[in-house]
Amino acid sequence: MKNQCLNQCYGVIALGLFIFSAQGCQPTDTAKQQSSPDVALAKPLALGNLQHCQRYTGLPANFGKNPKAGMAYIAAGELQIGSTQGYQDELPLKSGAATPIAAFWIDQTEVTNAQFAQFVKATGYITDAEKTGGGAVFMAPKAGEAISNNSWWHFVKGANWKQPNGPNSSIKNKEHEPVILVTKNDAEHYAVWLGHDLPTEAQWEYAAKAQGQAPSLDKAPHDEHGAPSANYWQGDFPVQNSKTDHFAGVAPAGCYAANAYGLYDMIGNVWEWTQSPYHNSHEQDVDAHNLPDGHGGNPALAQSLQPAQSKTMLFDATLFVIKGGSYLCAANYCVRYRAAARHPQEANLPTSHVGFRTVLNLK
Ligand SMILES: [Ca+2]
Repeated sequence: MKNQCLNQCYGVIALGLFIFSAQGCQPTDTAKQQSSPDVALAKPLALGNLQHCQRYTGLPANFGKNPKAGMAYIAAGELQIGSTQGYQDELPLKSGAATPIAAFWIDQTEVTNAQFAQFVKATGYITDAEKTGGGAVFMAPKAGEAISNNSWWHFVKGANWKQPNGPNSSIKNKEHEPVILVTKNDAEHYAVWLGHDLPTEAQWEYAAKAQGQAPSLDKAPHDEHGAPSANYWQGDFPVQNSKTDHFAGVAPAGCYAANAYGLYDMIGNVWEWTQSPYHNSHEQDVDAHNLPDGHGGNPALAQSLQPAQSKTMLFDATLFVIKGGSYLCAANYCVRYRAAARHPQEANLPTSHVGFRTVLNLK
């Protein structure tokens, strides 16, 4: 079952990458929307505020029965990828060319613990963190503790999706929170189980921008009253978190208003895997050794996670793009709570601030 999943998965991924590169990896916000003929099949999730998200079970209606359960239809259009207001690796293509985007469906929320539990129950899947014996967990420095870049990341033995802080933790009452400590491989297995894919970076960014216009896309997300409209870090990272957004860590899915496409938490909460390899710029100027600031990535830690016992899992520290930023993104560090922002992540590194959502590509 697992090998079959893998083969299917990587077949799909390879095809996706081919299409992606054939399109030229370019991108704008000039999408042309059209109504889906079968949009009625998927009942939109009624989330978008603190009360609704706290009551959410974590399972969309008809999940496991309707392949579009909990998904939103995104009509075809064009994407102008990147931003001139962000980091160097976000700069748009010099040619200014746009990337055509075919219509697709995308999860309205990050995949929740409840959804991932259904996958594990149905398949017996064992995640990479369970095989390797742990994962990278964020721990805020204690008062007076010396701080250096990435010193807030700790390898915690026994940390995995079911016990995200180690053996004495659990996901009890966290069924509606996004699953974390999952590798790209884990995310792909889940996606394939549903007949879905991971989004390409272009698909993800197109869905996140939702035809929005700069400069609002390049600012920290706020509502009309000035309150944070996503789960990110307010205060002085990593020592002081004012929690103006109500959360110090991961929040339940859908606590903030959806974007114009009906998608929750595209910005913030947890970073999200894509199937796109990371290069240091959209121009494919590959320089994987010149990382912007190391946030979200830690090659030394990835090496320490190299599986000793598992012969079935290939170690793969290839860098892939993650999108959207997380509860750890702050104005003074990792200003990546923006649609154009991107970051490299080691494919097999399970961490406490990376999750994912899936897409359903139309045949
Ligand atoms: Ca997110």
